[in-house]
Amino acid sequence: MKRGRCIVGVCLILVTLFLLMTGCRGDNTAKTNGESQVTANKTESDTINNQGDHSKHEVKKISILNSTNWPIPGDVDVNNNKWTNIYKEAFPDVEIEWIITPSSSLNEKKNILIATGDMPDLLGCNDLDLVNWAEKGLIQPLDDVVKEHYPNQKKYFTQQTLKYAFYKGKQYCLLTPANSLQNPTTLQVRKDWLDKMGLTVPQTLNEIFEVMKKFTFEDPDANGKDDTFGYTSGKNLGLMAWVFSAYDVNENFWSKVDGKIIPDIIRPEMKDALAYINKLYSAGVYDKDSLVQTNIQVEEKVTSGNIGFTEFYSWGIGRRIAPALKEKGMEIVPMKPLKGPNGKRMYPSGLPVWGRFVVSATCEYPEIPVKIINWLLDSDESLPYKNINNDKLNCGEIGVNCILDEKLNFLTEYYDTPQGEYDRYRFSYRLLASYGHIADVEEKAGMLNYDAMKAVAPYVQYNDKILTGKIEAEKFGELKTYYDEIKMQIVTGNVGIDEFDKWVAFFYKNGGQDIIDEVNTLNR
Ligand SMILES: [Ca+2]
Repeated sequence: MKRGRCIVGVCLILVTLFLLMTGCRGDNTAKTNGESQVTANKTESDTINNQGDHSKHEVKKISILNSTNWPIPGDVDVNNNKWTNIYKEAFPDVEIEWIITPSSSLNEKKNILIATGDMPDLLGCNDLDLVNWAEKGLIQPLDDVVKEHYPNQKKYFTQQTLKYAFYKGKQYCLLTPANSLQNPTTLQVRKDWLDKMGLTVPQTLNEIFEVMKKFTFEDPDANGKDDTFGYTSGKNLGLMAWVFSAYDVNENFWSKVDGKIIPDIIRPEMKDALAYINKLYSAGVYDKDSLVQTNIQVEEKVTSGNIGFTEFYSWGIGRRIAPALKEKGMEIVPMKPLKGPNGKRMYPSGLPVWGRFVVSATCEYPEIPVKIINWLLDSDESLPYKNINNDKLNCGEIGVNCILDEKLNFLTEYYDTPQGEYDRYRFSYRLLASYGHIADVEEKAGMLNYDAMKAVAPYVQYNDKILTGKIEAEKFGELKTYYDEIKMQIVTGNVGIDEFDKWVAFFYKNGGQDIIDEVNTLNR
């Protein structure tokens, strides 16, 4: 050990001497830690020696915390590799210290860095962090810097989506865009069964119930066996958004009722939705395996060809389920959201933003992170396909990390080459989604043939709650667990539907009103 370190030390001294003697500037492609350190030191001494021309040589240092599911290979320098070079080329006067952590430990990492006074200059946050950090003065408002250095914000965000960036009237977050309909789940129906039985695509909750009965009890596959179901779902009522949507509720949403936002899981419409699912269950059209099934099992069951209706992710439908059914002469088609009792169609959508980034109060150059985010969203006209600068990191190199679909003028698939696999650590350096993720629905539907996306796009609704408060963070989870237990009891008929009213009373008795008051103050 000792000897090894000694040799490294001697090498370092030799390299330093060599650089000092020749006045050679280390280049960006230096491969080892030692070399990059020398490069950094050299650049700093340049800055000190050339104070007359300060602006030209000053290196501004910032740190960025980012998470990834693809670890950086052991032989790669986290701050000096082909992906960090993309930033170095774009921002030659900026030195970025990258702090990369696995997604699973991101929260822990954030808390440790903050507790030790090492808050990174740029980092992502969730809605609870935003409230906490702004209250503690850990992050800085960016209104002025954004006006000057983030012109792409206007291009990608509406007044409604920009709300996600604000706290108490000040803009703390740099939003990065995403299409909220990335891989939506949609309700699908077996078109070949409808045709064979002379039925049309149902539009209401009553109509779909009637068709489900025929699909379950009238042998739609004509094999003489009682082996089909109207519907199958995942456990905990996963993949049943179509029912909730028809009742204009979503288990994860809050909605404005009489001027106040309240969680949908206490609204009377939720009670109606659960009563409807109990009706499906009692009638025997809803596959009882649904209570314990994972999504993978749902996919297997639907692909086996015994299920009449299904709700599933559009990627899974488009790439696996529909082609597999087609091979067996079966056809599945997407449906619009059903009309509910109020005559309205609704589709609950995820966040219309990919990420919220904040700049620490201690960051000396807040304009740098803002410029970086803006730059990632610029399109690079020198490239022969539709793109944003971020695609260099997200999609990588054509033929190595992705394929160019020339017909669509668009980068589509990731390559499964050994180099492509090795390079996946590039996700450590992307700070937002690729062009394909943020293209508008019409354009994207054209690019990726997302029929499902087109079917739900006109009916999108967002959660009315944008910010999460401390009381909610502390108490809501436990209450939700209680709700999840009660709802399954209701669905299976173990308890009557009026048990729902007892749940609502329980919610208010156990801190529910405090949660609602706090959420309404925060989300005014
Ligand atoms: Ca049958």
